[in-house]
Amino acid sequence: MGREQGVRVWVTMFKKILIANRGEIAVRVIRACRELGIPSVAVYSDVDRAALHVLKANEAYAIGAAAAGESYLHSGKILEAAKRSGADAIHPGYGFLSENAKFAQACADAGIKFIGPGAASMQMMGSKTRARQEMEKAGIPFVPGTSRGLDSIEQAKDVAGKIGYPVMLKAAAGGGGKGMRLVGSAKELPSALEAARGEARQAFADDEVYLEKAIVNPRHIEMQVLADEHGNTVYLGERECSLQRRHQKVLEEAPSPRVDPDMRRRMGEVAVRVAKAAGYWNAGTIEFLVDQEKNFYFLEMNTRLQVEHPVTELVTGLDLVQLQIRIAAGERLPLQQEDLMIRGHAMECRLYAEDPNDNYFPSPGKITMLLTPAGPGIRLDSGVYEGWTVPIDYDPLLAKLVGYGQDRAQAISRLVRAFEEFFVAGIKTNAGLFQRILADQDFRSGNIDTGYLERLLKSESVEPKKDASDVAAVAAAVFAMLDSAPRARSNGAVCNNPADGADRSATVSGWKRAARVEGLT
Ligand code: MV4
Repeated sequence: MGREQGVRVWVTMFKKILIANRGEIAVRVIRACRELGIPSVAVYSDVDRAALHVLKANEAYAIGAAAAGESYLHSGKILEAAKRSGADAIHPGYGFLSENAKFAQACADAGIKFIGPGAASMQMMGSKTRARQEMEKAGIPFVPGTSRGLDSIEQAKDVAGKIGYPVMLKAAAGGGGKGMRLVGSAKELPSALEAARGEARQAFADDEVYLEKAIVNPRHIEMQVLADEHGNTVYLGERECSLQRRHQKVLEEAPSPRVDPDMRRRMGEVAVRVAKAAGYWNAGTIEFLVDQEKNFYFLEMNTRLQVEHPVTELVTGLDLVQLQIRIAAGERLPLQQEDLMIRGHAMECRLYAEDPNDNYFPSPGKITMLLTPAGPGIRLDSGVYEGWTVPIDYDPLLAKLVGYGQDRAQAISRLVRAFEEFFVAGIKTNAGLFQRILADQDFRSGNIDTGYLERLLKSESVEPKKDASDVAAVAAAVFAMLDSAPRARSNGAVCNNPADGADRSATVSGWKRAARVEGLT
């Protein structure tokens, strides 16, 4: 039900929602559907027949082979499943088809509501040069540089000379770091331009490249916005996303330790202007680069729900996925900017199936044992379960462990405690990395920028303070009970004890560890 100039307008909520995604985000959307009383439809590829999202949805449809192009990225198959199931809306999650303007249009053409922004906004933000042109028109502060593709090396040299080195070459069709080149001087420019063009052509079949002034040691801070389809837009505060490795976010938090209320208001107001300039509706995120002097510059807009949305949910008390659905159903925003309050502090750790001893290379496989943390201030958005085999075919994100507290220190200590509770066997994870980050003095004092994580990983690996005797003792008890489980493993499958993550030499089998602990007690 919505309100239009004092006249009540009845909004019909969706009858059924198809989730065009997998893993933890599909589960997250299914939860929102349940709370709204809307039946959910899962889709799954051949390797996801027994995936968690399939088990949790009200119904599920097979859509094809493991390769994403044959299943989760195949708009025809997804639309067909929507028609077969009678779904009248599709939530795309993140990744896959979520920022595909053609898919959003195909949904509209098929009479199915795409839960997200309009195709035109997605298209505008999909081209970084187009986005810069629109921001220029709207008077939004963006990183100095060109707003059109470079025509020649002479032009590139001319612009770079004017704005000053170092500069950044970026692919117009890029984003997220792909096809990006840092250029320190004029003499490096010709070869860098050639390389950037080649990479862009290869990755995006589009060799348009533009140039920006390089911001040295920037912070990456993004602002969540929410807009209804009636022209109302609000900002929901920022997320600090500077902890990244190879352009992959690892840990995010809200609020940012670097942003004070005045800066939040200024960034938020700019973000709302960006959204309005894009004719935007539904949930969106405006990314900013923040320099050492706390100047912020528009970088790009992500036209989807983001992985890290839970930290915003925890500090605002809002359910972003429910709001996305209600907005898509035609409702008006249930809050005004003055109603928004940021309370407490939230921090998200992205748990990946990857091997810390092998340069964080993906490490899929069967989860033979899983103990998950819970308790005060802990939220776990997971897409996996004990006994499930993590397929090699997709992003290896297992779950997001989110800590919430009255302040940053409490959020951190709750996460530290949660990682002590967490135990997984059968696959390797990056859990140990978080124990290092959360114990690090620079991190604890909020002294972080986009170079922080690479510096930490290069620095000497520190011995973990605590041993893992408590979780290992539980493991020992469980293994003793299920005495066939460890023997069934042919090669002594590796048990990744997260408390050992910092110890690069320690890949001990769960069975051996359990036996060792038993021997001690
Ligand atoms: C930049 C930059 C410095 N100056 N642009 C990387 C991902 C993409 N979204 C933009 N990125 C950057 N753009 C200018 N003009 C530094 C980065 C950057 C970065 C940004 C956010 C988070 C982590 C990063 C790591 C390295 C470089």
